[in-house]
This record gives sequence, C-alpha cells and structure tokens, in this order.
Amino acid sequence: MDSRATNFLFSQTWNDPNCLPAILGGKPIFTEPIHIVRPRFPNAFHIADNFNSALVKGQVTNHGRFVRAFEKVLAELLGVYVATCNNGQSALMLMLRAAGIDSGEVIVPSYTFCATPHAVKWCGAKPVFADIDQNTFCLEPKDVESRITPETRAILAVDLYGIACDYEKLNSLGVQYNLKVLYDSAPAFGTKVNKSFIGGSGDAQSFSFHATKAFTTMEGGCVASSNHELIERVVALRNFGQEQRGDCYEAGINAKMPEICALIGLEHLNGLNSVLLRRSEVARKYTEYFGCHEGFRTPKVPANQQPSWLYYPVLVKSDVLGLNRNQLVKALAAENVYVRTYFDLPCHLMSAYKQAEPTNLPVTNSVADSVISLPVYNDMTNNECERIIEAIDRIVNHSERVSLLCTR
Ligand code: T4K
Repeated sequence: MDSRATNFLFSQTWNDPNCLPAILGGKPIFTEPIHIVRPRFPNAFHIADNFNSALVKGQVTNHGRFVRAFEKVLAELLGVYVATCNNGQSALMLMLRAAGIDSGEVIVPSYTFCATPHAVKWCGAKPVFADIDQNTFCLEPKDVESRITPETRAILAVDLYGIACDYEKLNSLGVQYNLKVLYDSAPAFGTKVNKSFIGGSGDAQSFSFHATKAFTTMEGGCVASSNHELIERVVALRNFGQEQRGDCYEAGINAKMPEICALIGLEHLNGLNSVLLRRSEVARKYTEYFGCHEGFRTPKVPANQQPSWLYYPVLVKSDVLGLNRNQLVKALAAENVYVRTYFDLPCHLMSAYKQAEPTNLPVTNSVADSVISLPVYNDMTNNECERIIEAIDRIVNHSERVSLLCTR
C-alpha cells in the first residue's frame, strides 16, 4: 500500500481491542445500519399546494400540467426532446420499440441489471452479450464489434454506476455498420460528459428515476433523444399507442408518469447540482483510499466525465488481501455496513439467458466475482464516508483472522 492509502490508517495498533473489526469482537464502527441507499425526498410541505391543486382539480395523470412542466425543464437541462415514463424499465422498452427494434439481435452487456436484456427480449429481439471495459465496467467497443452479425439491429449500452460509456466509439460503430445505438442510462441521470448532462448520445437514451437513484421521482423514468419523431413515438406508445386523434398505429402500453412523481422531480431538480457535487466528493474520497491500495481495484473514469456515481464499485483482489469479496461483505455487515454485490450474477449466467455454449466474457466474469458496491448518498457526510473506509481498513488489516473465521 502506498503512503496516500496509509493516511487512512486511523492511528490504530494491531492488538488494540478498540480497533479490532467487529467480526473479531471489536466495537462496530456504526451503531446504526448504513444501507446501500439512503433516499432523500423533498419535504411534503414544499409540494403540498401543487399536489393539492392536482387533487382538487382531479387531474392526477394522463399528461397533466406538472408532467408537462417537468418534461419541459428536463428537455432544457439535457438539451434534447424528453418523454417521461412511469419507470426506467418502461422507458427502456419504449425507447427500443420507438427505435424500431422488434426482431434480430441487440448487443448488450451481461454485466448489468437484468432489466437491460429483459427489455430487448420483451421487444422481440435477442440479446447478444458482449464484454465490458475493465476500467469503466461499460461495454468494450472492440468486443462489441466482434459480435456484430448480419442479424444485429442495435447496440444497447449501459452507463453502469453512472459512468458514461465510450459514446464516441459506440456511435461510430453504429454509423459504420448501420445499427441503432441506444443507451440504457438508467443509473446515470446527472452524469456529465464535457461539462454537459448526458442525454443526447446515439439514437436515444433512457433514464430511471427510481427511489434508489441519485435523482428520483419515487418511480419514474424518461427517454431523451435529439430525434423528435422517436420521442413522439414514445409519447404514443406510453399511452396505449394512441395518436392524437385516437387512432392506434401500433400496440402500446400504459407507461404514463403520474402528477405526484413529476412534482417530486421538479422539486428535486432544484438541488441537483449540489447533490452531484457531494456524490463526486464521496467518490473522490473512496478513490483516494482504494485507488492506491494494492488489494483493491477502482474504476478509471475518463477525465472529461463527472459521473453521478449511483454506487462506488470496487474490486477486491483476494489473492493480495488474503480475504475474498464475500468474506469482506460479511465482516462489513458486523460493522453495520450493508454493502451490495450488484451484478455478481451476470445476465449471461441467469436461467433466462444461459446457453449450452459458454459465452466468452472474461472481464465480465472476473469483475462479477470480485465487485462490491459501496454507498454514495446525496447527503453522505465526510465522516460517514471516512468511517466506511475505516471499517474496511480494519478488516483488511486483520484479513488472516477474518478469513479464517468467515470460512468456518
Ligand atoms: N436498467 C438498468 C441498468 C437498471 O439498473 C435498472 C434498475 C433499470 C434499467 C430499470 O429501472 P427501474 O424500472 O427500476 O426504474 C434496484 C432498483 O429497483 C432498480 O431500479 C435498479 N436498476 C436495480 C439495480 O436495483 P434493489 O434490488 O437494489 O432494491 P432494494 O429493494 O433491494 O433496495 C435497495 C436499498 O434501497 C435498500 O437498502 C432499501 C433502500 N430503499 C429502497 C426503496 C425501493 C429505500 O430506502 N427506499 C425505497 O423506496 O433494486
């Protein structure tokens, strides 16, 4: 470990019982549980008048005035056309349909939430899994290219953890092979590339505003695109496929955002920039420790990006630490820190997608085997972040004993 990481060695002595990890009998670092997510919502008082007026008027859904206002502000912020939806999954499915995907193959990462390939399947196409970049955990463009066939219709990349994909390379693959390029940006609302909010890359991007996200409307999501026709198609599809005069050109679903969600979204947008700054600061602190600890590997984000950091992913090098990922997770729980191992079952190994022939995804497999997601809250204090690091530091400093205990 180099000297910067040792700055985080919190003046402990090896045998001091106060500094023993809780799993070895020490005092837990947190008395209250630290969960992976701590959503913060606006005070109900702030939206009460508007919500009440919606209730009094009786217009609570079906493209009401607050949804329209929310879409207008989102469109200004992202600099493209925007259609809201009732969740990120419906936004993703409708984005695919509106881009004309209903058959053939769509290249997706396996290292993602199951919602990504599910959406492809629901649209009648076949997800084809490609490997990820070992630094960003997003689709690796060269591997994507190697999986393009005459059946390929689209690339559906994911901005996982809020880290943006290599838009330039993926978009140029789209041009070169005449494919749609779509982004499942569910985890990444608020991420900036070249100082601008993402939303206008490829043919379209979809976002989630779920309660677990950095920016949330409780449930909700949107599709963003510079293509007005595509957004108009999403608008029809989310309302049963009805066009303005009641005719249906295709079968849609009900995926409309209710007024209450739009009101929460409008209120949340006020604090968006300060929330993003806080999340960046938390990620910076994690990077400071894990980035120079030889027992861990951190994502490497291109300099022109400011991710919204849904979570902070860190890879555990068990051969160096003498402690594996699952043992670390168990020992952290004893400290009252409940981290997650998101995407440790990559989609290509899920029953819905498992094939007789093994899929060659070496980076995906190794990341999935060693990753933990650390919490990044909109209001996480420096102290909380430092104590999470301290909890990990204590455990890895006693890795041999912790490992022995956790294998029993
Ligand atoms: N594409 C991608 C790449 C995605 O990651 C997702 C969703 C989608 C598409 C689809 O977007 P949505 O349709 O969901 O808008 C979560 C979320 O449900 C899901 O949005 C997310 N990705 C996925 C990665 O994870 P869990 O399994 O983590 O949720 P749960 O219930 O275990 O809660 C996590 C923590 O959050 C717990 O500590 C409790 C806390 N929590 C949760 C909720 C729901 C709260 O404090 N309040 C809450 O209301 O799924």
